[in-house]
Formats: sequence, structure tokens, C-alpha cells
Amino acid sequence: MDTESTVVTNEYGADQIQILEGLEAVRKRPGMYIGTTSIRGLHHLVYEIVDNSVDEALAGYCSHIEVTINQDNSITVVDDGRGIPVGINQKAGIPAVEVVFTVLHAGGKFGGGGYKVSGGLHGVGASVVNALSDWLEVQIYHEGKIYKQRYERGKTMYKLKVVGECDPEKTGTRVDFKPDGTIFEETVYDFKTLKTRLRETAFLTKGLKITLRDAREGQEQEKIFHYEGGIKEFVQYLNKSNEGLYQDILYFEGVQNDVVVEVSMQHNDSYNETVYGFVNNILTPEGGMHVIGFRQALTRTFNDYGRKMKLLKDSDENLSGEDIREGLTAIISVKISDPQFEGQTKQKLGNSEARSAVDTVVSKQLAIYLEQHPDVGKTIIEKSLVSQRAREAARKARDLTRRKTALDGLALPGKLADCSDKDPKHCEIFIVEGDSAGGSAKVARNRRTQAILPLRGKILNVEKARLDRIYGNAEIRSMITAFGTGIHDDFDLSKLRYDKIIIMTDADVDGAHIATLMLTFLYRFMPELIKTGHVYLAKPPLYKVERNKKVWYAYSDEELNKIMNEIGRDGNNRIQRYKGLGEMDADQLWETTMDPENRVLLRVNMDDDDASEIDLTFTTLMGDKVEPRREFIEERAKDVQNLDI
Ligand code: TSJ
Repeated sequence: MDTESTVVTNEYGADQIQILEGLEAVRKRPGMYIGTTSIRGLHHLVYEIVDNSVDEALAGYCSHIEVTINQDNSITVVDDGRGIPVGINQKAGIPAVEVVFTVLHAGGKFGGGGYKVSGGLHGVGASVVNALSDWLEVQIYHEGKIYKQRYERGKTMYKLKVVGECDPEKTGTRVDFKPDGTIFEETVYDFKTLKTRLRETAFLTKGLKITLRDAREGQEQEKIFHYEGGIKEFVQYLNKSNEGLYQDILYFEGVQNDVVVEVSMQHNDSYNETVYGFVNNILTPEGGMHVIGFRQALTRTFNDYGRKMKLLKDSDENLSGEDIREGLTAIISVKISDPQFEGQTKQKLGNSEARSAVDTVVSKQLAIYLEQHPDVGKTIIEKSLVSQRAREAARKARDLTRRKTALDGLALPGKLADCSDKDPKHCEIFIVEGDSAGGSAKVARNRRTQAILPLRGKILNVEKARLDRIYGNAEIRSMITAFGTGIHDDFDLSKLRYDKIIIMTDADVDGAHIATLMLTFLYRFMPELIKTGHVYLAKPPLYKVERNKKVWYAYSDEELNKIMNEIGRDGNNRIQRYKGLGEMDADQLWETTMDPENRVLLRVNMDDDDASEIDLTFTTLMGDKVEPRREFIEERAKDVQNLDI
């Protein structure tokens, strides 16, 4: 690629007209190109740009990327790579950089080897970002000159020009853009969303430093992500709330049939499997061939090893994959030139060469590792054997939670006060903390549409219990049978018996803890219920204010203040602080918390993009180590209203 700096004059020809039509199509149907114009799409714009710099890092030419959210919610991305080529592209007759920003699907394929990571699910590149931006400016530092070009809604404003000089040693690219407010439903960036994703990107690209800065007034902050250990450090990060079962974090890498494979893993003392697959740096929530290859290798290698070392007796059954993966945290990262995404949400890798590549790399290197570390091998096999026995016990207990269709009505838990309407769309179930509040709720409810399930005390922490205990737990069994959907592989959303599952606990620390335990259970056993928006938290009032026979309820201290300001503080007020649901009588409970006309419900959200972060949230909140949990709670204490878990 030549990168001469002269800019050749070119008439406005047929090529340019085609270019404009291309970007016009993007503006007409943005969803086709970035998936969604919601806040999620807004953030995707940043990833589209940053991914180009990540490619430059993977090619070995870029070590630092800086991302800034500016005061006006425009974004600046700067890298220290070679700079997008500024020479004239022969075919298009315009500078290569202009091709990158104005020609659809021209995602910087200038040859030069290396693996392009952009071009994944919505990886349509810089021209789409340009088309969907109010304005976009690119600056390139190259051979002592600073080149610049500006576009507005995808249209070139002037020819690429030299706007200044720089140290000839300095090279790189800077892009500033402002998402178009007429296209996106929201235009305010969320620091945390970018933080999670950029941290992930840094883990997946070892050695690359990514700086994220918030320059908005009152929100100024900066995070630096830089992991020399790459995905090894990712596993360490995911395991930070648990104890490792052994010291090492295992790491395997290799290339097989043009598939670049990197895997890291470590078992911890929990019972959860946390295995994330990435293809070209994109998370694949539904897994796919790379994850299947990893599982095959793991199952075969540990069984072979166990037999060879006589850790498995001749009479023992083979260990199942699940037994081996209990408590396992692993990252599988593959880079592949032509990824095929399959499945309903196109989040599952279909390339079978990825399966054999991961299988081969992991099988070979894991076997060698185990030869050299028999103590680790023994620990894992023994843990797997315990899991195998527990799983057998769990299978028996679990059968009890599976309702035979014919017995539907009969199997409902005794404590459930069910509603009479048989159309689930009309129905909701309140999961209520404590028998006494449950009693009030049963009196207060609308019997036709509202069911009440009281739970006694704190429910079992599913993060800290094996399956056999979980299935044996009466409270958990009640919830499973009441909801009707089954769990895990048996889960069937169409069998859901209530449109809304409402967790109703006291508005205090204990209540928050119980709600967290409940959400943890739902997240681990029926995540689909949360993803599809069926799970809510009730919000009981904190205060009741009475004056002259008039009554107000306040759901926060702020609201109490507002009410007091309105009605005056002349001493004739009675302010009652509710310590728990139990202090309200049935009428009050109905009026403030259960009546669909008056109540406040908080819907619990989760986003696949955040999967690793959510998982960490629950492990942190429910795990053993006190320190990370305290940090987490302190970090969140100010936005408890934000229910994106
Ligand atoms: F795509 C983009 F325009 F949005 C963008 C690209 C945005 C940002 C912030 C950075 C980049 C980018 C592109 N950084 N580095 C590069 N590198 C190249 O485009 C490049 C440079 C030289 C050569 C070569 O073969 O000499 C090849 C490439 C792909």
C-alpha cells in the first residue's frame, strides 16, 4: 500500500454517487447495519471504531488506545498505530482513509496479513459509524504531517488535507464522532457499559493498553486496562471472589488450520461453571464449535489421565463433562478469518474447524501439563468424583421437582395461595419474605390475578451449595413448581404460569439480601425469565405521612422531603417509618405495593453483552471473600435504583 501524501483532484463521478447511496441506505435502515438504534446500538458505534485500532494492535503496530466520552457525548478514539493509509486508492480514486469512511463494507482490507477481528456480528466498520453520526472527523499522524477530513451524516465536507505538522516519529489515528440524535433513541453514553466491554477487549489482547476517560462535567474519571497476562488475567479476575483449587492458571495456545486458539482455565471452590467463548474478540453467549471443542478435549483428557494414573478405578464410570467442569472458570478465545454465526440470535460459532482446532490444542497441552503437575491432576479428578456422586444424588432429588403434566394442579406447593384466572398473561406471583407479611399479602391481594408464595426466612444461597442440597431445599422446590417452567435444560418459557414474578421484601438491608439471594437463584436456574423481562422487584414505601386525615407515602428520603416541603413542617404531621412489610396492614400493603394502579415495580434487566460482568456480580455478592464484596457494595450503594444487574 503506498501512502504518498499528495491529494489528487478528482471530479465528482459515478463512484461517489454510489457511495452516497450506500450510506443513505444505512441511514434509512440503521437496524440492518448495527442491529439496533437503542442505547445498545449507540455503544456499538464505539466498539466498531475501537475494533479497528485493536486490529492494528493484533497486527503488531499499536500499543495504546484512548477512548474519551466528551462533554457533548461525542466520542474520541486515538491510537498509536501506523495511521490509516492516506494514499490514493486506485480503484476508488480517493484517499484510502476516505474509502474507509464512505464506502460500505470497506473495512480496511489493505492486505498486510494479520487477523482482522472486526467483521464479527455487526462488524460493518467505520463507514456505518460515519453514516450514523451527526459529524465525524478523522486525523492521521504520518511522516511528520497531520491529515484531516470531516464528514457530516456520512457526507465528505472537504478533501483530505494537511492541517499541521508533528514529530515524524509519531504515528496514529484519531477519530472524533457524534452519534446522530435523529437516529438513536438515546445519545447519552454509559461509562460502565464502555468500561466492561473495553476491559474485556484489553484482557483478550494481551499487552494492549486501553484508557477510558469520562470528560463530562461532574463525572470526570479515568480507567486504564492493561494486562500483560491476557486471558490468564481474565480468569484470575473472574475468580477473584473465590479460592482457586490450585495455584496455577492453565494456559494453552496454538494455531491449527488457520484457527488461532488461546485457552486459559482454573477451577475454584464454587460449584458453578463459568466458561466464556470469544470469536475474534466477540463474546459468543450461546457458545458454539470452539466451546464444544474445548469440552471434548477436557472430558477425554481427564478421563484418560484418571485411568492412566489409577485415580479412576476400573469399576468407576467415566467422569461426565459436567463433573469435570464443576467450579471451572475458563476463557476460550479463537481468531478465525471467516466466522459463521448461527442460532436464533446469531451468537453461536458454526465453523467446525474451530472445534477440531481447540480440541487438538487443549488435548495436547493439557495432557503435558497434567504429566508435569500430578498434584493438580489429582485435585481435579478427586473434585470431579465428588461432583459425580453429588450429581447422582441430585438427579434423584431433581426428579421430585419435575412435575408430571398430568399432576400439574396437584404438585403445586402447599403454601402457595394461587390465583383463579387460568390465563398466565393476566397473572402475577408475589414471592414474599416471611410468613407474616405473606399473611397480609394473601388478604390484600386481588385473588383473581395475584398469587402469593410466602418463603420462610432467607432462602438457600445457591452460589454456595451443591445441586443435591439445592433441589432438596423446600423453598426452592416451591418456587420451581409454582413457576411451572422447569429449570436448566428442562426450562420451557411457554409453561410459565405467571406473567410477572414479583419479589417483595422489606425495604431494608435484610430485605435487599433476600432479594439478592432470590435473583441469584433465578439467574443461575432460569436466566431466561430475567432476560425476557418477567422478573420484578416490588418497592414498598419507606414512610407514611399523615396530616388532617390525609395520607402520603414516600418511597425514598428525597420523596419524603418533597412531600414535607409541599405540606409544610408545622408539627401536625405524623411520619411513620416502615421497618418492614409486616408493619403494614393488608389495606396499606395493597394500596402502596400491590395495586397495579398505584404501585412501583422495578423490572430486572440483563444484557448478554454483560454476561461476564453479571456472573462476577453474583459471585462477588454471594461468594466467600468479604473484601471484594464490600468493595462492590460500596461501589453500588449510590445507585441501588439501577436494576441492570
Ligand atoms: F476504521 C476507522 F477508520 F474507524 C479507524 C481505524 C479508527 C481508528 C481510531 C483507528 C483506525 C486504524 C487503522 N488504526 N490503525 C489503522 N491502521 C490501518 O488502517 C493500516 C495502516 C497501514 C497498513 C499497511 O499495510 O501499511 C494497513 C492498515 C490496515
